Amino acid sequence: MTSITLWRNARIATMDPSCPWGWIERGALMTRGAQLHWVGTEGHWPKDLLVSAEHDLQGALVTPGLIDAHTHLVYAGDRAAEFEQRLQGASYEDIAKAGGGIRSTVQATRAASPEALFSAAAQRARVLMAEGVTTLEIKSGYGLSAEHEGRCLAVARQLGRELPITVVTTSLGAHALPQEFTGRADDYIDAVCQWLPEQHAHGWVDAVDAFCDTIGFTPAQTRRVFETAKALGLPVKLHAEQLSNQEGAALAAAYGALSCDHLEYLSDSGIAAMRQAGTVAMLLPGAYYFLRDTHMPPVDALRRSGVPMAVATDHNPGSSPMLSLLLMLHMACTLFRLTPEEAWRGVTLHAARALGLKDRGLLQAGLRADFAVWDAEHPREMAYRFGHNPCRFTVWGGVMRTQST
Ligand code: DI6
Ligand code: FE
Repeated sequence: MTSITLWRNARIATMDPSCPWGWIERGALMTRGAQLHWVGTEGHWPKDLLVSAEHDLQGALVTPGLIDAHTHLVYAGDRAAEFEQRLQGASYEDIAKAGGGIRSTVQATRAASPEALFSAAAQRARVLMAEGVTTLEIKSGYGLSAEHEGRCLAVARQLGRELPITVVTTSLGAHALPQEFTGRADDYIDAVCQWLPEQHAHGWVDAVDAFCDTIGFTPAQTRRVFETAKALGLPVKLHAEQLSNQEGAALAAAYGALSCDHLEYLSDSGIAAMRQAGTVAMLLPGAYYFLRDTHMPPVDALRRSGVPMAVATDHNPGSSPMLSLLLMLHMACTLFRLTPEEAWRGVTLHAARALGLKDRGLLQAGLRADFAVWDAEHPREMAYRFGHNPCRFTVWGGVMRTQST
């Protein structure tokens, strides 16, 4: 029989949409194996069950495990020199057009061994986990060849097998044009579309993404990638309207995209299309901050339209070298004017939806037992402070995770 554990004497932000924060002032949880068996008020748990372990949380705060639903975690090298160049006046686009930017990370990534890629990515994942992250999306996109994209996806899958965290993988071959395809973007898209079935056959792909922008790919090229994904039955998402408006969000929504990400230049018609398709708006304040963008995503209009907003780190070496989802909570509030509750739903409930995961993102009986225990009275504190990590420990699939696991 699966054993039952009781976690009692907690303040719980379940994130259930039925009330603010899904708040339970004096709460308790029962886990049964990897699942939540019961969530409710202290003392009111079902009494007819044999409890094999009991933890008194002494009034600590419990939230769903955090979900970082947009990262580019697998890569080699860094771009600190490019950061310096930008401080001397070069723009992100100028550097990309001159063959630096993403391409320089591609060079370093191709030169690295799978072991080196794994160990660098595992180190990064552990930093995120220490702040309560229990589910992590990882994109490829720094290999840009059949061999190296495959290698990066395989490394991401390996992280999911070897670390106590759920890893969801996204194939982002259409991230940038590799050197060897200069002037032949359409040929490169042909190649990307050829790799996808093979990557899928290996079980490496949960979703397909592209970068639709002036320094990325055109809407017509993006559409071809989406057609291939659709034929394989894979969901899509898109880096859309980050640096300019290409009407990428409407295109992605037409393919039922899980999420459209960045969205600084999102138009009203893009919002309407996303709302109709049920596509999540993935806000990435780290990239906005690090590139010193001043064109804010249309948060008010998204809110008015009822488009769910998620928040993620976009961790990558070029535009968002941050490894703190708690910092993103703060920045979503200070830079994008989300309320602390909206920001929290963005890293839990709506982040799960952006990954197409229905078994997590809130604390409810029958869902996964993924939760974080905090030395805090209320989750708004984590949106308010930064540089402070009050995560006491995390439970992933019913099992207590410590720093060393
Ligand atoms: N948009 C971004 O912000 C990242 N990728 C993308 O399509 C940047 C990736 C990089 O600069 O390495
Ligand atoms: Fe990204």
